Amino acid sequence: MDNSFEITRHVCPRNCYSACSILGFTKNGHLEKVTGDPAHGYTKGLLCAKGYNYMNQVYHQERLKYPMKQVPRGSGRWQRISWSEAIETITNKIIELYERYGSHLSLALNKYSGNMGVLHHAMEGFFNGLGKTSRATGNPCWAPGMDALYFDYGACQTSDMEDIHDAQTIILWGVNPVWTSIHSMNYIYEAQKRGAKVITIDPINTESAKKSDAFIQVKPGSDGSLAVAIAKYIVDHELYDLEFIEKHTVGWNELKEHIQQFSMDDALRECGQSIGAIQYLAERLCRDKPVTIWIGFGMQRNMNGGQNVRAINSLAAMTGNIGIKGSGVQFGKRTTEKFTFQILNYLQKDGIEKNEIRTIDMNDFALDVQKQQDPPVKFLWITCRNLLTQSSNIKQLKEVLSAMELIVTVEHFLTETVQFSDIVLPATMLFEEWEIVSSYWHYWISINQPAIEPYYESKSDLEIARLLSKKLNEYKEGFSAFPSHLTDEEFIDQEFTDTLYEQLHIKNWRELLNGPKRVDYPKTAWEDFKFQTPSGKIELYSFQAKRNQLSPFGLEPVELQMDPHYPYTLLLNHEPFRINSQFLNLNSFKEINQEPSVYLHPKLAKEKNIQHDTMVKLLSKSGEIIIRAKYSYDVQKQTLLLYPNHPLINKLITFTPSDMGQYMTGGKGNALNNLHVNIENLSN
Ligand SMILES: Nc1nc2c(c(=O)[nH]1)N[C@H]1C(S)=C(S)[C@@H](COP(=O)(O)OP(=O)(O)OC[C@H]3O[C@@H](n4cnc5c(=O)[nH]c(N)nc54)[C@H](O)[C@@H]3O)O[C@H]1N2
Ligand SMILES: Nc1nc2c(c(=O)[nH]1)N[C@H]1C(S)=C(S)[C@@H](COP(=O)(O)OP(=O)(O)OC[C@H]3O[C@@H](n4cnc5c(=O)[nH]c(N)nc54)[C@H](O)[C@@H]3O)O[C@H]1N2
Ligand code: SF4
Ligand SMILES: [Mo]
Repeated sequence: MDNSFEITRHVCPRNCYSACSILGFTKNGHLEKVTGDPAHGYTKGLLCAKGYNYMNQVYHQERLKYPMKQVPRGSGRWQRISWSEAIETITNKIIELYERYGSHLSLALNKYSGNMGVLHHAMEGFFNGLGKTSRATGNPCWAPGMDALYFDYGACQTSDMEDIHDAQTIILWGVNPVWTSIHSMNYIYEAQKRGAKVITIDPINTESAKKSDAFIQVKPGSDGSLAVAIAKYIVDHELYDLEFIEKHTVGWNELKEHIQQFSMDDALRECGQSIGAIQYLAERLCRDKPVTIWIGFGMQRNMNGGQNVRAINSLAAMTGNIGIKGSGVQFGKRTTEKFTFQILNYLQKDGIEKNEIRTIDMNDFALDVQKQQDPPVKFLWITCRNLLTQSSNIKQLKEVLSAMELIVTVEHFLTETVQFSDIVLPATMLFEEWEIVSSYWHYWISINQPAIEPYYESKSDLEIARLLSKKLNEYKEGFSAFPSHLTDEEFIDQEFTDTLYEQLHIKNWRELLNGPKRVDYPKTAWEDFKFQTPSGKIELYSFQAKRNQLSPFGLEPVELQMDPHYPYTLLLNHEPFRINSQFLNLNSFKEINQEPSVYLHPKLAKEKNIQHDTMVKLLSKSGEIIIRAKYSYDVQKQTLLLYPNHPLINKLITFTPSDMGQYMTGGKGNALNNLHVNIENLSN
């Protein structure tokens, strides 16, 4: 190895299962190359194509270099400004609005998944330090599933992926890890080599389905009916695990009775399966144990998504596939719960102003902002978020943004959202800042250190928060409680507790610069069978769910209503060469991320008189777009697939709440996959 490189440790902070540890190689202040970090026990030194391309993102020709303002908003007439002008304009507006309304409620923050690091909570921390403000809350990724796991098991827990080596059967239920969680595939392939059978349940014949031993092609949103059919088969053939049920569940007798009312024929029709497929799945669940079921985020982004996850939870329980090595329901977990999040806790002193957040639903942002009138939202801070490509109700969102007095976006690139802002502040990237990143999937915690100077005049979100706080306190001492004197490293110091150090087997977080460490969580989720529900057992019948106006039973099929004008479901799945809206502009991916197309089954194409590789119109309740159509046997007749991502596709989406999410994430999930459309030949 060339010893003249300085080697530094980084961690990919994207909203991705892997949270890879990365080694940066720097020479003369220039990042020369990146590799995966072999010290990371989960990702084992491998990155995805995006990770290996980080250099090209850091030195991308379009990366923002300076603060800029745009007058008027949306005109494209950007003008470079100094940091002091930017901070002054922003703080003056904050003060003016405070004086006008007597509180900071007219300030709103919309931040989500651009960077998931702990120190990237600085803007939430800054807003907390002002007093009462407005805040986008909720979660588009996993809200319904989180609540479902909460109702049935009492919490979200995942087993270490190494446990999957002991599985006999692995069910990938609405998840496509070949695209979205590549490191997990190595564990799955290992298990397959040992003889485990992998089954994918998905409306699309995905890359993961193609690597599986069996593929069950379901109708979108019909997983609850599929689970009911399997449960009925299991009950009828007495295949359930009675010993497990008696020891670890409540509500079995009620459930057995409840299932009787559903007809097998109805359930089969709703999910589009044959009895042979049901028999196959029932037998794998009961005879080829232990069974690991990985429930994806994709399948729960439905109006009935939470209920469908609960149906799978019940199936896993009645077949005794919980708490035993190699079994379990995998969904996700918040490893971030280990940190103090002191960064959020610099509040105004009691008596001056209590910290109360006015919540605005992140998934229904446009309409919910409009509802807030006392006072109205006049100032919007957007960070780590590309609102105008990732949200629903884009048309209303633009109207809402037009009514703001100041929009500030902190970004790396001139995104669609930046183009709708007044001021853009350039953000540093992972090679230019300190950060702590953990995963929602594995248990490894990593520290990110700076390798190079910030790109041109870019600053971290934390540094921006400090600058704002300092300036506001010049106006009035104590106006902002966010500490402007603490360094990045001091902020990191405060995030670790003695308990966490013990669980990581280290004495100081700086030891993580020698390599990430695994937190001592039990390897197998629920191995102590102490469920965190009110009964302490798995609740096949949940009073808590009932109190929340939900079915007490997980096994409850909820059929999706289709509008005959829009009879097809358009899926916009997460893709390998982007993370949401990020990386699409990488030069090396431009060839891959070419023109978006809608894929349809040739039988549907015939009915609609659509030729392969021609332009078609896609229509939804909210709008229409013209797009290229291609034939595919990977989709069924009632499902269309969009690939690669289309930045304008979200204009077709009207926000539809999913059934759950309130409990664990503060708002219902976004049923993005209930995007019902029609498709027309252009000559119509
Ligand atoms: N490369 C890459 N990785 C990513 C991301 C990315 O954009 N790119 N995004 C990250 C983020 S933010 C998230 S939330 C996750 C998402 O990770 P995943 O959950 O894996 O991704 P999705 O593409 O949302 O959905 C997975 C699968 O669910 C299927 N599906 C859709 N509807 C249904 C249904 O009704 N029933 C069933 N059984 N299946 C259904 C889809 O066809 C798809 O194959 O990935 C993370 N990782
Ligand atoms: N049609 C459709 N819409 C969807 C989805 C879908 O599947 N289909 N998925 C939904 C899901 S699951 C999610 S998670 C959301 C994601 O939506 P968003 O949270 O908006 O996520 P991204 O598009 O990944 O990134 C947002 C922006 O953050 C910027 N960024 C990255 N790092 C930093 C940083 O350190 N500082 C600052 N200030 N900015 C940074 C990036 O450049 C990027 O422009 O989209 C949702 N919307
Ligand atoms: S996007 Fe995911 S897989 Fe790729 S480098 Fe980042 S964390 Fe790793
Ligand atoms: Mo997500």
